[in-house]
Amino acid sequence: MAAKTDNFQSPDYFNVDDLLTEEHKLIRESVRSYVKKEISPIIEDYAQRAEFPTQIIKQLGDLGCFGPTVPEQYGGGGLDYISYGIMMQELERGDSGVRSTASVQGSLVMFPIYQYGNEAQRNKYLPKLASGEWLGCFGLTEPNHGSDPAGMLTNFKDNGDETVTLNGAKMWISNAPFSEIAVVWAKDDAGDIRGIIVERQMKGFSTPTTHNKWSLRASATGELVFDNVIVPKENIFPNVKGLKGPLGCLTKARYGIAWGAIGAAMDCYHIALEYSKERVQFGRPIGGFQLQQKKLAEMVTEITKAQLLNWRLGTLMNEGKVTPAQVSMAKRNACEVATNICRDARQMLGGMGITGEYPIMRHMMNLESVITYEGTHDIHLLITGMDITGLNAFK
Ligand code: TGC
Ligand code: FAD
Repeated sequence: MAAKTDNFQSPDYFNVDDLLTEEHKLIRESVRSYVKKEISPIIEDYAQRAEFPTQIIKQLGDLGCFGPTVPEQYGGGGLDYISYGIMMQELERGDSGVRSTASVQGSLVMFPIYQYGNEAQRNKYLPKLASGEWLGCFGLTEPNHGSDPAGMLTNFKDNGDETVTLNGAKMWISNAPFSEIAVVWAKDDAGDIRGIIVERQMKGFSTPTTHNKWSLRASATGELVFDNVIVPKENIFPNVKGLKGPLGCLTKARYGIAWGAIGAAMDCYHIALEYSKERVQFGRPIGGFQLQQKKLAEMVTEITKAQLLNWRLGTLMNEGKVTPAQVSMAKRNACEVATNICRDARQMLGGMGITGEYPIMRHMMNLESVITYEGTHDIHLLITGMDITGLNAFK
């Protein structure tokens, strides 16, 4: 089947572009052009084959999508959070798995190395991760500890020399099968959660691939298995202890998802709008029927509200004033909006909506992971509930 031309333009019903700088718009254009040239033509086939397009690792590095907010001296982009959000929006417009690759690398691997690591760790890992020479992954979730990571069992014991011995297992880890390094959260002898960098070649470390996913098929997911892995103590992050370490990374990554999921929604809206003007039934374009207009009008309304929410969230991030609960609200809202828009868009395309000729069904299936990972929809609702009532529903 011949590849369809990707003529995506993002909706801008409330002139949100006026709030962006010229640099923001240039970044958007460059990532959008990349997605049109390198992602749209290939991604459906990779998703159908459940294969990770490994060539994107270097491409995303070259484009500056890995660690855009990390300072330039470590290979990052030194950019602001609106720039980062725009990148995630455009990447997820192509495919959530592509955005996932960049989110994990930037927010969950490079951010903790930069924020919690020492100078030697920063210099050793960040430039190679920024350029895409190395891919990293983030291991928090375990088979029996997903929403409640505080109960994790993975642990390391002090060997009394310059090393520790790591044991345990993580599951559902994005990028794991292709990662050179893993940022792993594990308990030390005192029972404190610590971050430790595990390298692929370390003996006893393996990353079995997770198969049979119906979602994020073009993203590689795997387990991290640690069987008496000897890790140098110099790989432990010196500057953080406790669950606030991984949760601090998640605040950055959830912020990216708030923008990213709206990118997927924009793609579905754009396609449904175009289709509704071309598809003729009962002698006229289906876009002329009130029921279809209702769907389109509601889609663009929700996208516009989310765009404004994301922009404001980005300014709060830039000013260092954001709260994790605000990020939770935006992540939850974006996932809900995007999921609903994908479903409505799919219906608007009738039978064509279920085919790979259009990206809608792929986005829809991807979003079932996005609404679950980085904190489920219900967990984010409870975070908002706790924030507004002061009462903790988790404990
Ligand atoms: P709790 O006692 O509330 O908090 C422990 C400490 O952490 C602090 N904290 C945060 N810090 C920074 N950012 C946040 N978002 C934070 N949330 C909490 C908190 O202040 C406290 O600090 P301190 O100094 O007092 O120690 O912790 P809890 O055990 O009661 O758990 C709270 C809960 C349920 C909200 C948390 O566990 C949670 O968010 N669970 C969801 C787990 C999750 O999101 N997992 C994601 C795994 S990674 C992933 O999915 C990557 S997918 C990537 C991709 O492919 O794109
Ligand atoms: P559970 O925690 O078992 O939750 C099951 C259900 O119970 C959910 O609906 C949940 O909302 C609900 N629930 C749980 N607790 C409560 C409560 N207190 N009140 C009400 N309802 C509750 N993790 C990583 O560490 N790194 C990664 O790179 C990563 N990538 C992922 C990629 C994919 C494709 C997927 C699907 C997951 C990934 N995850 C990753 C794991 C992800 O973060 C977890 O799946 C998620 O946090 C939920 O954990 P769980 O699947 O164990 O569900």
